Amino acid sequence: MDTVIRLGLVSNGTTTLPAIDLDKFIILISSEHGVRAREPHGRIILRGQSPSTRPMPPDVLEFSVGAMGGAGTAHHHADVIMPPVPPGLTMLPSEMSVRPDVAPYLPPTDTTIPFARPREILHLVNGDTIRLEAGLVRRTLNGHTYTMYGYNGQYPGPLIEAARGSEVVVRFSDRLPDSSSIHWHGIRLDNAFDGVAAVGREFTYHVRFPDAGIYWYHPHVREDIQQELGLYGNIVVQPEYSPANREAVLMLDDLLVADSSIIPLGKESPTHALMGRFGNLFLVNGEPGYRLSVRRGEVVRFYLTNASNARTLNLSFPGARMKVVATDAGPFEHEAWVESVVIAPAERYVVHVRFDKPGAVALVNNVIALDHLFGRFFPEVDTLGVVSVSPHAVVHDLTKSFAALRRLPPPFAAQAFLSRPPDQTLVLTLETHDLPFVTERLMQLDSIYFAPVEWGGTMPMMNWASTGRQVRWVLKDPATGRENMDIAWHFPRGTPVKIRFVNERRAFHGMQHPIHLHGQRFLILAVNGIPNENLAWKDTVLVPAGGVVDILLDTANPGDWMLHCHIAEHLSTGMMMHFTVN
Ligand SMILES: [Cu+2]
Repeated sequence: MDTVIRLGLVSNGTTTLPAIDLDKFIILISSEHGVRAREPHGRIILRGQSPSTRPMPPDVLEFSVGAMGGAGTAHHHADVIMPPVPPGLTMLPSEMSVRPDVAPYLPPTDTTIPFARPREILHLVNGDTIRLEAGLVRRTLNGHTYTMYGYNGQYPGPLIEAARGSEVVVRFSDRLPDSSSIHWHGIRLDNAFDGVAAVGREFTYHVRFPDAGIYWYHPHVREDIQQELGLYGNIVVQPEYSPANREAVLMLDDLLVADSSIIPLGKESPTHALMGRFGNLFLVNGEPGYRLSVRRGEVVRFYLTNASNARTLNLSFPGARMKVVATDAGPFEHEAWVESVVIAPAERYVVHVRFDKPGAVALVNNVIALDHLFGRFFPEVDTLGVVSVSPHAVVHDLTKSFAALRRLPPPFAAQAFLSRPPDQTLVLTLETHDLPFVTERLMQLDSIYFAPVEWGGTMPMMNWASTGRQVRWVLKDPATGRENMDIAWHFPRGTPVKIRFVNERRAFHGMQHPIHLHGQRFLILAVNGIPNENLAWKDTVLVPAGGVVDILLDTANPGDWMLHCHIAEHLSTGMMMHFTVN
C-alpha cells in the first residue's frame, strides 16, 4: 500500500468522500493530533476494504488445499484435449486435475466435407424466398483445419438485407448430425416462426421485418455447441442513420481452440457451465485478423454483433473518434461520443468512426480481467483487426455531419414509468452441487471480492470442468417462488410492463447475465436506480453481478415467448422462462 490519499475529516453525521481511481484500497479512520495530518500516524479506529480486496492473503491452508489434488472427483483421461491456460495465470495442481463429467463432442469429420467460403449478401424484397441449409464445413484458421458448422457453406451465414415492412420465406434444411432450428433474434415476427424448439429436417419460416435495426439469426438448440461451431448470420433492416462513407457489418466471436483441435464440447450437457465458454481465438466475420482499408477522413458505419457464447466485449479504435448511434432495434435518442462500446453476448451496436490520420488503427478489446487465485486485476488487450488509412483524402467529405450529434424524439414516453413499482421482478441466481472440492473451496474464497462483469476466462480449468450436472443457473420469481420454466407470466397485449432484474450479489459466484426477451422490444428504464437518459429499443440487456436493471416491455406482439440469459451455457443449464402476451 504505497499510495496514501487523504479523503477528509470525519465528524458527526455524514461524511462525503471524493472519488478515488483505484481497483483495491483499504480505508482507515485514524485518530490524529491535528486536523491537517496528511498520513495516518495515530491509533486506527476503523478499517474498511474495497469489494475487490480479499481481506487476507491466501495462507498456507489455501495453498495446501490446491496441492491436495482433485479429491477423487476428477475423471482422468490420458488423451483428453484440455483448454490452454492463459499466459500470466497460475493454476493449482488440483485445478489442473479437474475434468468435465460429460463425453466430449466434436463434429464428425472426413475429407469430403467442403471448405467454407465467406458469406454472401442477400438483398431481399417483399415476397422473396431464400434457402438456408445448416451443414458441416471445414475451416482453416491460423493454419489449422477444423470441422465446424455453417449455413449454406458460409462463415458467417449469409448477410440478409431486408426492407422494413417486408416479409420473406426461408426454407430451412438441417444436414447436421443433430437437430436444430433458426431463431430470428430481435425480430417481432409471428410466434409460430420464433424457432425456439428443434424442427425436423425441413422447416419453412415466414419472417417479417417490422422494425429497422440490426438483427441476427442463430439456432435455439444447444447454442453452446451450434453457435460456437459457427451457426450465425446478420440481418440489417433498412436503417436511417446520419451519413457515413461506407458500412461494415462485423460479427464478433471467440472460439476456444488448442493448436490442433477445437476444445471438445459437452455431449450430454455443456462444459463451462459456471462462466460460459470463453474462447482464445478472436474472430471477426469468422476470420482472425480483420482487415479494412479506408481513405483519410472516411466515416465508417460499423454494425457490431457479439455472437460469442459468453464474452462481453469492450471495443474501441484507439486514435479514431467514435460515436454510438444505434443499438439492437433502433437508434438512440441522441448520438454520443464514446471511448469504447461494451457489447454483451447477443447485443448489437451501431457506431460511426472517423479515420482522420493516415496509418494503421487497431480494433481492440480492452478489459480488466480478474486473477481468481490471487485476487488481482490485470489488463487484457486483444487486437481483433486493423484498419489501414491511406494518405489520400476521401472524396465525399463528411467532416461537418460527423461533428454534429443527431438528436431524435424519444422512442416512447417512458417518464411516467420511472417512479412506478415494477409489475414483475426476476432474481438471477445460481445453484451448484457436487462441484470438485477445489472448485468449491476457491469459489468460496472468490466470493469475498467480485467484479460486476467477468471480462475474461480466467478460471479456465475449473470453469471447463463444470457441467450442467453440477451447475443450475436460476431465474426466480420472488412473487410466486417459481423458477425457470415453471414461471409463466401473462401480459395483456398493448399494455407496457415494467420488469425489474435483480442479479443477486450474494449468489455463490454471481455473474453478469445478458437477458434476452423474444418477440418484443423494450427500453432500459434505469440501472441501479439511475434513470437512463438515452433511450433506444432493445431486445437484450446486460445485468451486471450485484446490479438491478429496470426495463419497460412493449407488449405488442401476441404469443408464447421466451425470456433467457444469452450466455449459451447458462441457457443450456436452465436459465430460461416463458411469458405470454394475450
Ligand atoms: Cu447468464
